[in-house]
Amino acid sequence: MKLYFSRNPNPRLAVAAARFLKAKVEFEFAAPQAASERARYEALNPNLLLPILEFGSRSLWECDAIACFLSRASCSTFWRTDDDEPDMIRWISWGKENFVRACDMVHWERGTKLRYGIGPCDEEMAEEGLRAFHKAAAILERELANRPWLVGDRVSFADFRMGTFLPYNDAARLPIGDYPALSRWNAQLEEIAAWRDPFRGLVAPELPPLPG
Ligand SMILES: N[C@@H](CCC(=O)N[C@@H](CS)C(=O)NCC(=O)O)C(=O)O
Repeated sequence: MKLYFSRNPNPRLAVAAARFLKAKVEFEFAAPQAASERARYEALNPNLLLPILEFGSRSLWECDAIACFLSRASCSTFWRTDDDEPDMIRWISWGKENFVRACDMVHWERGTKLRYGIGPCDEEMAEEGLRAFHKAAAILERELANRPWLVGDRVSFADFRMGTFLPYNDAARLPIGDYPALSRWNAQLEEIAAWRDPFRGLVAPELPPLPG
């Protein structure tokens, strides 16, 4: 099995999940949008996005599906399979529509656009993202005030998914510190080696630096 990745947020999430699960995968850096690579990767993921998991003659794309697959292959409850599964899926679903989306909006303006020379930060869009961040963070803050992780007392994929953009906060500058329970939860994630340093020992170019 091969996991194609780059150092961007969603592939990072998949690599972190694979390493947390100690999944038996080979990691390979990929740049599916490079003109010379498109034809090869279109067959694996028509979106030309990462991560992609290739196994046998099949490929699976979308982090959440890959995490589910690898967790099942590892017989792990990282992807819950018991009565907690609906709760975990609730947080994945809500997160992608709310907290993760808000983080993405801000990170896009303050990080990705500048790194890749796509254009200047649109301050209005960043502000809109920050408003969405505060709205979603307030909900997470109330939830996390009463328990260590999103689903019960053990980390699950919902925590990894919710945190997708937080390792990039040097660029996004999201005010996580305004939320004590959220900050504590983020610090717990950082204690997990697979989350803190998923690319350790892997060959992959660094992201382009932020200008200035
Ligand atoms: N919904 C997809 C999003 C995938 C995605 O947006 N991937 C971006 C990185 S965050 C990508 O492939 N960018 C091109 C690259 O990294 O080469 C997922 O969860 O896997």
